[in-house]
Amino acid sequence: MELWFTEPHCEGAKFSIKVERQLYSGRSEFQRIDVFESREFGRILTLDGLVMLTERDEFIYHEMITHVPMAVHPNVKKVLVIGGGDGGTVRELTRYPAVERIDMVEIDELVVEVCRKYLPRTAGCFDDPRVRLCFEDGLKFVSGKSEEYDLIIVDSTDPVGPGEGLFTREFYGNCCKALREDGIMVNQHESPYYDEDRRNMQRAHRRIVESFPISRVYQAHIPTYPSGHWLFGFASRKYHPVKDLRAEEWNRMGLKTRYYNTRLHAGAFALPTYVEEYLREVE
Ligand code: AG3
Repeated sequence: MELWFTEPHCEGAKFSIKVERQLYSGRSEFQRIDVFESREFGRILTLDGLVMLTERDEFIYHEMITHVPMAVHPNVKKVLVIGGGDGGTVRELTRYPAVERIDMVEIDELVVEVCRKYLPRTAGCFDDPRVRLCFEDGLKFVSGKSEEYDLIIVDSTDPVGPGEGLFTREFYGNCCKALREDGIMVNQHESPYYDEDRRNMQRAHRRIVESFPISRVYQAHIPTYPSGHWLFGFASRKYHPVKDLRAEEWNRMGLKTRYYNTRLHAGAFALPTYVEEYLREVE
């Protein structure tokens, strides 16, 4: 007998992974949470039936959402992670000795609990003394904060269900206010490929462009996300994502990465023509 997990990527296409067994299934007040074991991708975390990460390819997403802004901003001390209950983003941030404080605001405490138990490779850094976990709605947490953070990373789900508020104009405006004058916000920006994802991505982009003086989009190849082609947003009050890259300084730190490097950094902001056109439509 074969067991397969399937996520519909659009009306006409589905993505399936053969699984050995289901390790966990539960429901929180916010969503359904599942963990599977597979040969091809290792352990898999899904929320409401959508793949959030697999052990095999999570390094791509977490390196790209973290090291791109960290290689630009010269002095990140205080970081806010919104969402990110699996801990992958926090893990990458804790590799920087100069970071003094990481606030992580996750709406769903059960996600953290489940990841601590079943996904120790991503959730292994929550006990770092610089990390503060707060179980609250990210939208509420940032409203009223002012000039506090050097970096905000929005590590959200898709804009349906509990993650919806993290794609609103109000939220991006509050993030901009919560950043110091040279702060950077990076967000997971959905995929440009299938229609529904593309519409979400354009809507998010329009709102970020309206909220920040500098706003650029970069890409990565993430095999287990819809279409495998994923975007990230880089929004900033001061730094340009490519012109202000501090390649030499970042390389001097000697962090070992498997996807990110400073040559790829500049290349990631060079987008396919059709994606440029989608972005231009809303700028
Ligand atoms: N957050 C973005 C996942 C989006 C995937 N969408 C989908 N499978 N339809 C990932 C969280 C990792 N820290």
